[in-house]
Amino acid sequence: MYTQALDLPPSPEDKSVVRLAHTAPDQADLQAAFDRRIDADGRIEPQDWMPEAYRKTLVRQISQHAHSEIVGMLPEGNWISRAPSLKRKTILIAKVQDEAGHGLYLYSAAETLGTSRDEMLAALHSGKAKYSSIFNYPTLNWADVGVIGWLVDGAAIMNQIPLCRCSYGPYARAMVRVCKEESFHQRQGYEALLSMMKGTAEQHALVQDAVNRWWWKCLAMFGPPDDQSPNSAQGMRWGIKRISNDELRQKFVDATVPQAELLGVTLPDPDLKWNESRQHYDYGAIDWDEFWATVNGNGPCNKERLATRVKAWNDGQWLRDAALAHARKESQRTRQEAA
Ligand code: FAQ
Repeated sequence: MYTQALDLPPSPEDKSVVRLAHTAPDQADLQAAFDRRIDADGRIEPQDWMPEAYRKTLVRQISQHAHSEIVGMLPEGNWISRAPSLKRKTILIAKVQDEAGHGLYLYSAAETLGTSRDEMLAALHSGKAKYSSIFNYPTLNWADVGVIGWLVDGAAIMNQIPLCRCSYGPYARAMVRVCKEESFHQRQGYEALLSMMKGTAEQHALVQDAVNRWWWKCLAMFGPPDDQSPNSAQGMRWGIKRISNDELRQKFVDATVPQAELLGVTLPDPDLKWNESRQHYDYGAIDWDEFWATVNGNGPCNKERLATRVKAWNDGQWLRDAALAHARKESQRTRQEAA
């Protein structure tokens, strides 16, 4: 995975690449070959020709996904120093570190499309790029950390498993490893909640309160309803998205209700009930106004999250400068030795 950033299509300036203009296929042939590959459920790799709109859609989705992983470290990272035991602290540090790794695989996958990491980060830091709405809510107590693992990672896995079959090779391959790790994250969250539910009435109340605050946000995380999702039809046609926002949301509800029963918490939705004819759970209305306000920068923690990321970037400038200066000196030394 880490080597994929090196696997880029040749740049037009690269004179080592011989281009046979008279034998080059025209745009229509390239498009037809791409369409055939997509129709046959094949993979598109970085060196392959692809329509600009496909490339742009992938950069948008993969970079947003990478930003979500990196910003997603903040709500839980906030609890590392206050974890209730050494065991929980170790697990949480490992989980937050995994999220950093996911961000790095994803930035690498997006770089294979010809967009630099600096460009992607500049878009995040200026507020132009999106990241998942879910990370703009506060973590008020330790139960929130368990609920993020159970529900947020649970929702993330539901959305990401189909991305392992995405038509773009580097993204699909990154997702295989990400999903394995997310599965551990989901289980550690559920297990932390199970042990709280074996505790005092106060601990039960903390878990129930956290579930009440996160449930609807997790349902919204899957994105707008299918009939209001501008990117879905084309994303499905290109094999980037395999299952629609609403279908994934339904799968998440169906999988989570029995887990909530086992845990002993109530999901905060009076309309939640099994529908025998649909063979699915019905659920109540999601507050889309709140979702869009959060996506557009006006959630409870948007400003704080972005300010933290910008500060981290600025504070790390000296290290990037030092690494570049070291690399320059080393290549100078190698050239001198070779001369
Ligand atoms: N938040 O037309 P659609 C995680 C935007 S990773 C913010 O349906 P699309 C791991 C969407 O971008 C969580 N914006 O778009 C973890 C679009 O805006 P644009 C992140 C959202 O792309 C766990 C507009 O609304 N996962 O949690 C959201 O077809 C714990 C219209 O929407 C991914 O990124 C939202 N929730 O479908 C880390 C997975 N939903 O770009 C730490 C990859 C929609 O046109 C701790 N991404 N929007 O300006 C995807 O699967 C898709 O991009 C969707 C959206 C499903 C998110």
